[in-house]
Amino acid sequence: MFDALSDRLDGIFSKLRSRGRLTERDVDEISREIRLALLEADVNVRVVKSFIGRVKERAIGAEVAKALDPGQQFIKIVHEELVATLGGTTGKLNMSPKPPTVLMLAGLQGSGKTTAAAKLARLLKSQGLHPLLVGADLQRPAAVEQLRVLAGRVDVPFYSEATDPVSVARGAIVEAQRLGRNFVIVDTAGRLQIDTELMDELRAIDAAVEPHNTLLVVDAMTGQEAVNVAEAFNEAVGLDGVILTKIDGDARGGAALSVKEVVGKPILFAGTGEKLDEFEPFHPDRMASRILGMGDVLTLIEKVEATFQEDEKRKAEELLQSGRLTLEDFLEQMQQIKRMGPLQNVLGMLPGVPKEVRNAEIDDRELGRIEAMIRSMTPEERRRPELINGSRRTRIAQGSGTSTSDINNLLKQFKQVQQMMKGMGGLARKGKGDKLGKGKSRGPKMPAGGLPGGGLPGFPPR
Ligand SMILES: Nc1nc2c(ncn2[C@@H]2O[C@H](COP(=O)(O)OP(=O)(O)O)[C@@H](O)[C@H]2O)c(=O)[nH]1
Ligand SMILES: [Mg+2]
Repeated sequence: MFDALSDRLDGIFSKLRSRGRLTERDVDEISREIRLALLEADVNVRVVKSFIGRVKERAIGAEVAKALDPGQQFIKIVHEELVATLGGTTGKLNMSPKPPTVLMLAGLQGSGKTTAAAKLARLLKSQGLHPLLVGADLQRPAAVEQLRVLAGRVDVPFYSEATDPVSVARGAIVEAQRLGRNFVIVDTAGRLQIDTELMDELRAIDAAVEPHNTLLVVDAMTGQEAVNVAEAFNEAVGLDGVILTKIDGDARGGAALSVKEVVGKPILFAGTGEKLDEFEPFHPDRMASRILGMGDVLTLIEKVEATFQEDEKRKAEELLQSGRLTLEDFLEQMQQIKRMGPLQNVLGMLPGVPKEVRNAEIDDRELGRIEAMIRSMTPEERRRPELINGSRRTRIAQGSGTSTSDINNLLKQFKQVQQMMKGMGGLARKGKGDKLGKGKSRGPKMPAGGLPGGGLPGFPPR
């Protein structure tokens, strides 16, 4: 995600870090490089211009001149301006005071509407809402069937009828009331391009049911084109926000960084993969941190929370807080992490993980070897790895079919993770890191259940 842009900025900033003082010329030069990086990332020209203008103005000003570490201060400014460009704060869904709240999804064919409908239903359900999925894409019979199947997979009721999109939407609200569902998600038809017929259909549904939220689904990988599409839909039907899909395949970030400023509508959710749980509220601050390679501890913690079983979660919480970690825990953690999805994604979210590690191929075979090594240790050795001397090392290597240098590597890695966990424990204790989160409703430690602090736009903390 955003790898190309991240790498470019990383290269630019690595030069900055070694400088004690920043002259106006330095600022000019670095700003020019950032400008190029953003343009190459397919960010809208106007957005780039205003972004660079703001960064330069602040960087030349007193803020940086007075800073102890001007390079660091400069990066901080870039981070803050990135957050602003991405929309500032996490957007919210409109909630109807009188249920059901109606949400309509619009977008071109293949943008990910039907998938997003099911993903959103799953997310809302996990927040205690009662969604109803509605198939109003009657262009192709397969489209209704696709949503019906996905609805079954997320275990959410489904509604459609073989009439016309407006009748389906109207009928869906009656059905929601009958079933006591408080959130209606209407999936609509797309076209390959914007045409009047498509817009007319959307306007007709819009007029008939007056959705509280009209969200446009756009494919991040289409870059600038996504922004043009968003402008056109906004003019035609009036949008409340955007769902940016396929950001997992988007190395450049142009759409993410342009939509809010060009269209004036916030990105509310992001699709991060094909699976139904690969979908998250769009947090500008966390995205900016990811782009700048600062990791994303909070998203990781939320992921850990969602994946861990209750008691495992409590254990992890204790570990994070104490900063104590044994190899036994390590093994357990690795198996948990395996359940969270590809290791790379998880590592990419940790701050301070070097790029080589983030990009390293870590596969299940490697995990199996590590498991074998740990299993070949005595329980005492697992709890106190410092006991592992030369002869123990040889024994463990033989027992696990590995070499002593493998054992050394594992112990070294383990030490690093131990350090990292200490850092995270500190973060979890402090509440949301002020730079990474919004520090509002998060308690002093990782809460024992549910997403922390109303992690979803539009819903107050429970
Ligand atoms: N990698 C990835 N694929 C996605 C994402 N969202 C949707 N897709 C895929 O995009 C394709 C089109 O999705 P679909 O929901 O049918 O699009 P629709 O025509 O707008 O309803 C499907 O193959 C989805 O699996 C995402 O966030 N990441
Ligand atoms: Mg569809």
